[in-house]
Amino acid sequence: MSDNTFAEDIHQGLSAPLKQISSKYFYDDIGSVIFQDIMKMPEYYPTACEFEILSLQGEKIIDKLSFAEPFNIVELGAGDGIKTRQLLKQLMEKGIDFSYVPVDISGKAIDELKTNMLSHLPSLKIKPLIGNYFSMIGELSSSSTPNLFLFLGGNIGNYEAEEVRALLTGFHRNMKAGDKLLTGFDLQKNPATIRLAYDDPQGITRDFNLNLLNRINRELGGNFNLNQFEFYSFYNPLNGEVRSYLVSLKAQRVSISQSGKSYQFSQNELIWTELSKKYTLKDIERTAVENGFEVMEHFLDCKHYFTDSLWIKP
Ligand code: AVJ
Repeated sequence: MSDNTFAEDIHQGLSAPLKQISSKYFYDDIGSVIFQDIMKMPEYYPTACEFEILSLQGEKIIDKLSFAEPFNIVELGAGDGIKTRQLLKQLMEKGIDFSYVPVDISGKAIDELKTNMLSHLPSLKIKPLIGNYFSMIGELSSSSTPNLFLFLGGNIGNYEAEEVRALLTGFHRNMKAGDKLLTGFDLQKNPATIRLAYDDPQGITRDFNLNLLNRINRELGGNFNLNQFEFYSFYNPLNGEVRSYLVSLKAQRVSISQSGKSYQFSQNELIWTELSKKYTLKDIERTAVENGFEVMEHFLDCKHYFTDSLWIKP
C-alpha cells in the first residue's frame, strides 16, 4: 500500500462530517504486535473459538469438500497462519495431496508466513501469490484444480453491508462452479461477552485504536496528542454491531505536516475507527444466498460463539 493512499484516506476521513480512520490502518508493525496481544487476551474469544473449530473439525471440513486430488487451499488474508496450520496439519497427516496458496498484497507478510509454515510443516506444498484477491481468485479458477478459499478470522465483520456485497460478489464472479469458500463469522451472543472483548479492562484494545493516531504522527508528521483522545466502543445487540471510536477530550486543532493540512476537533467529537459486525446463522444464510452461494455447513465451536461457514458456488 503506498503512503499516498494512506495520506489521502486520512485526509478524506478527517474532513468528513463524522470523522473516520479505516480499521485497515490498524495493522502497521506496531499495530500488528498489539493485535497479537489482543488475540492472547482471555476476553477476546474469537481466536480461541476458531482455533478449536479448525483443530477439532478439520477432518469434517475436508470430508465435506469431496474434492478430487490434488486441490488448492487458498487463503485470502493469511495473518500469522496459526489457526490455518491446524487444518493443514490434519490434511498432511492423512496424506492428502493439496497445495497451500496464501494470497496477500504484502510480499513481506507472505515471506514471513511461508518461513513460519515451513518451520512447522516442512513438507507442505506452499505456493504464495502476491496480488489482490479478485485477480488471484480469477487466475486460480482458470485451472481445473478445485479450490477451497479461506476467509478466516472474522475479518468480514469489518465490512459494511454494501462492502460485504461487493467483496462476496467479487469472490463469486472470479470463482468457478464447484469451488468452495470457508468464511469465519463471529456470532451474536451475550452482549456483555462481546462488549468485554472489544473494550478490555487492560486497555489493549484502547492502545490498538490510539496507535492509529501514533501512526499518523509517525508516517505523515501529525501532531496528535494521544493524551487528549480516549477510546470508546459500543455494542448494539439490536443490530449486532460493535462500533469503536476515538473521542477528542477537548476542542483542539491537529496538523499534518506532510500535507500542510489541519483539522478542528470539538470537545467530545468522535473519530469512528471500526465496525465489528456480529452475525446470526440466519444473517449468514441470507448473505450467502443473496450473493449466489449455497451454504453447505456451519462449523461451530462448542460454545457457539463463532462459525466457519462452508459455502459452494453452484
Ligand atoms: C481482525 C477484524 C477480526 O474485529 O474482531 C480486535 C479486529 N478489533 N479487536 C475484530 C479487532 C478490535 C478483529 N478482526
